[in-house]
This record gives sequence, C-alpha cells and structure tokens, in this order.
Amino acid sequence: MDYIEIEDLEIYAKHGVLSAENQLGQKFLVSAKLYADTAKAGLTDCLDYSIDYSIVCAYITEYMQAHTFKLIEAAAENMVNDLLLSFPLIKKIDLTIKKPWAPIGLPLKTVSVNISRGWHTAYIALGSNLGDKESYLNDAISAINSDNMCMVDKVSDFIITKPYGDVEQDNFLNGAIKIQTLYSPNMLLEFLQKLEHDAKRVRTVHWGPRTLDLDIIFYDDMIIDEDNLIVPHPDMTNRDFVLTPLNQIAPHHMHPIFMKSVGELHASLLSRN
Ligand code: A4P
Ligand code: MG
Repeated sequence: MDYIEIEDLEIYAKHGVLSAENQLGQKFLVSAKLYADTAKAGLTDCLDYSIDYSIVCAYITEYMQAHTFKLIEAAAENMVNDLLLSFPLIKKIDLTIKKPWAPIGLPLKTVSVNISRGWHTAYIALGSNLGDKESYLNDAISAINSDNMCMVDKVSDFIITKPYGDVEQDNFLNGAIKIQTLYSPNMLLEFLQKLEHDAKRVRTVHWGPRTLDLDIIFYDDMIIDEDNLIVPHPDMTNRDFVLTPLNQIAPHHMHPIFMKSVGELHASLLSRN
C-alpha cells in the first residue's frame, strides 16, 4: 500500500520513568509511516484526497506535549490509536519514538520503540434464542458501532433457524456483520464477551439457549489457534446459520485455510444437507 513518511520529527516533551524526566523534559524523535491510498490525490493534485502531513506533524507534537507517559511504549500505543481515529484516510501506521537523550548513564545513540497498528476487517456471527431476539441482535450491532475502536460496515438480514446441536431449545435468530476494528483478535473477543455479559447471557449448557452469542468468524486472513480463540471459527463450514447470512454480505471472502470462498462453502454445505 502507498504511504506518506514523516522522519524524525523533533519534539521536546516530558515522558519518562524518572521524575526528573517528567519535570525537565527531553528531546524525542517521532517517525511515522502513514499508509493510505494516495492515487486519487496523485491523479487530481488535490490535497482533500490525501493526508495533510503538516496537520499530522502538528497533531503529533501537540499530543506528545499534552500527555506525560512513563513509557514510550504507552506514548506510542495511545498516540497511534488517536491518529487512526482522527484521520480516517490512514489505514495503518508504523510509528517509531526515539529517545536520544535517555538518561541511563551510558553513551548511546538512541533508544526507540517501533509499533505497527491499523484497521482490521472482521466478520462476526450473531445469534439469539431467548427473549426479544431481534432487540438483542440490534442492540449488539449498535453497541459495536458506537465503540470508538469499531465501525460496522455491513449487516446481513436476520434469519430464523432451527437449533443446531443436540440441545432441545427454541429457534434462533441469526445474522452476520462485517466490521473494521482497531482491536487485536483477543481484545475483540474480550469486547464481544462483555457485550454478551451485558445482555445478561448466562453460560450454563454448552450449545444451550442464550440471549446473545457473538462469534468471530474471520479476522483479516489470520489463522489463530489459541486456547480461548480459534479463527476462522472451526465449525463455520457446517453451520447454515453462519454461512447463509455471511454469504449475503461476503460471498467472495476467502477462507484462509480451505482457500474457498464463502459462496463455495455455502453451496457445498447445501449440497451435503
Ligand atoms: N472461542 C473460541 N473461538 C472463538 C471464536 N472464534 N469466537 C471460545 C468466539 N468465541 C470463541 O464459547 C465458548 C468459548 O469459545 C469462549 O469462551 C471463547 O473463548 P461460548 O460462547 O462461551 O459458549 P457456547 O456458545 O456455549 O459454546 P460454543 O462452542 O461457542 O457454541 P457456538 O459455537 O457459539 O454455538 N443453532 C442455531 N440455529 N443458531 C445458533 O446461533 N448456536 C449454538 C452455539 C448452537 N446451536 C445453534 C446456534
Ligand atoms: Mg459462542
């Protein structure tokens, strides 16, 4: 992807673990690679379609001076989030903060932290089979969209489905959404579990009735196999209630393990049933 690069912007600020650093301050050098599509700005020669780097430099300077963090890791993490939220054209940022005067009593050229953060695309399956099912799904979508780390891009129709699995229970209402998020996969899972909890979901029976179930189906093209998180969702290819709404909003999205599109997976499930 195209990028605009700012190198070694010099800022006098007060970050540091030592109280002397917080009082006296010192020099920091900030570099940022701002990933964005610059083609339209290039073709039209119009700044409205690009990122005004003078505004970004002023923003970084002001941010670094308005806050006092102990760690440059914290300065980088917080500032990069603010930049991504304030400049919608920026899709990803590689940020470096250098501390050339780090007071360690030894000669060093510089010490620095480098981080890379950006917007990610995730697909989430929603389900409810207790209470006012439609409200649970709509409230969850609104809560996701109002969180400043997420933006809902697409929402499928909601469909009524027969319960899958061995537990005898009421029909489900299911749907799927596409979102952009600044959360890492684990942070996204934590956020979705909080929404499930807020919907007063009590986990009693595995695969049993629930007011709200939010599963991460895809997160970019990542393959994750951890104790508490498996992505793509391991049973998605057998679940009509996941594939039907997903096929409505993302028929061409590729499953990163099977290398088949959602449309192909859906057609193959229908032919098996
Ligand atoms: N977990 C691992 N990977 C993921 C992921 N990709 N997304 C872990 C979300 N969570 C993931 O889930 C158990 C644990 O899965 C979580 O702690 C998380 O760390 P849970 O939601 O707490 O428990 P559960 O829902 O009882 O079990 P499970 O296996 O998640 O059930 P499912 O897969 O959610 O299926 N029939 C119809 N028609 N429609 C439905 O929506 N849903 C289910 C539940 C059964 N039958 C259904 C439907
Ligand atoms: Mg679940």
